[in-house]
Amino acid sequence: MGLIKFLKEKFKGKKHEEVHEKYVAGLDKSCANFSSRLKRLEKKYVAINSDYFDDLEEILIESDVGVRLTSEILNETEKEAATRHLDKPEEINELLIDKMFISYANRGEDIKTDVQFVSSGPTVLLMVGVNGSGKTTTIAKLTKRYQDRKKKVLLVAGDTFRAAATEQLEVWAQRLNVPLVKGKENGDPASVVYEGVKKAKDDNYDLVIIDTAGRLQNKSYLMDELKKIKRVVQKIIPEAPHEVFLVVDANTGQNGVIQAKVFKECTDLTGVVITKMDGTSKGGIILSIRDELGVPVRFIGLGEKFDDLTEFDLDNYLYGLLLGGEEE
Ligand SMILES: Nc1nc2c(ncn2[C@@H]2O[C@H](COP(=O)(O)OP(=O)(O)O)[C@@H](O)[C@H]2O)c(=O)[nH]1
Ligand SMILES: [Mg+2]
Repeated sequence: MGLIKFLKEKFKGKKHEEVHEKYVAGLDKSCANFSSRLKRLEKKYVAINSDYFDDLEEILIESDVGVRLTSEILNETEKEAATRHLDKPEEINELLIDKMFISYANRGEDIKTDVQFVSSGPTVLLMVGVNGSGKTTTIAKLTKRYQDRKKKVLLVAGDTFRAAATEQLEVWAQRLNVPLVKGKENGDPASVVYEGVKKAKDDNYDLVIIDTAGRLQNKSYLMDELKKIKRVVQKIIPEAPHEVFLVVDANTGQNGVIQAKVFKECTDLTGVVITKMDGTSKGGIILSIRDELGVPVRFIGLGEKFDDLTEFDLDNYLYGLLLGGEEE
């Protein structure tokens, strides 16, 4: 069974809003953009030809799917269309979405999105990413999520380079009523991190989330800093950090993918959070990041409030891309 059929079956009988709830409400822009462009293309061609694939290529690239992945997906689509003698635009587009699904799902292990908690001691989650990508906001969202699940959460202000960064985290910490470990402005982030992780262990926290500065101006500097933070964490909990999430702003498009690669060279990542999906019409960055980094997207940010975070769900995402804006 093709993916579209599968998704339609899966979501059959459900109203558009029920299926997607907040998820696709936030994604609407990118979904509507992508799916309406595919639909327009279906109307423009009676049967496919090479121009059709050129048009498809343009749509994929402009949706930030990435050049390499776009050409892979299109090659596979073209090949299979030829062997199955498909020449209707709708059939090709269904095949295309199938290939997008396969390419995402094939790239690795089972996709677990939720933070993976360890059974003994605090789970340490390190947040990295450039300034403005949404790290601090995402920390607040994750805090709320796990508080709601009765986890005891501690925050660590490892971004000591801007006073405003610590203040911002402090505001969230107060609002969410969680303790925050912070240091002096321009102090050594590693010492704040040490103190924070030690407190988490001594006081039996379930989850400790560490905010970091996202200074990317100098790669070797970034690498040293992240190494140092890791080292002090491991002095207290040798297996930590258990999770390292890279936060990427969806609006940065292919630039965001390049940034992500630099971070990946500097530290082991366990997941990516794509923020500001509510404000972009280019949802393809999710596929592109997965393709170029081999790291799964775990969460997506859909707004500025602490409830505006959702686990990434591939079925839902592709269903939205496909049928976004269409009332079923
Ligand atoms: N619309 C929208 N704005 C977001 C989202 N996540 C973060 N922001 C905004 O992006 C800006 C930078 O976020 P911040 O958490 O300070 O980034 P940081 O520098 O990486 O810590 C802030 O104005 C946030 O409110 C999101 O998912 N959607
Ligand atoms: Mg910040």
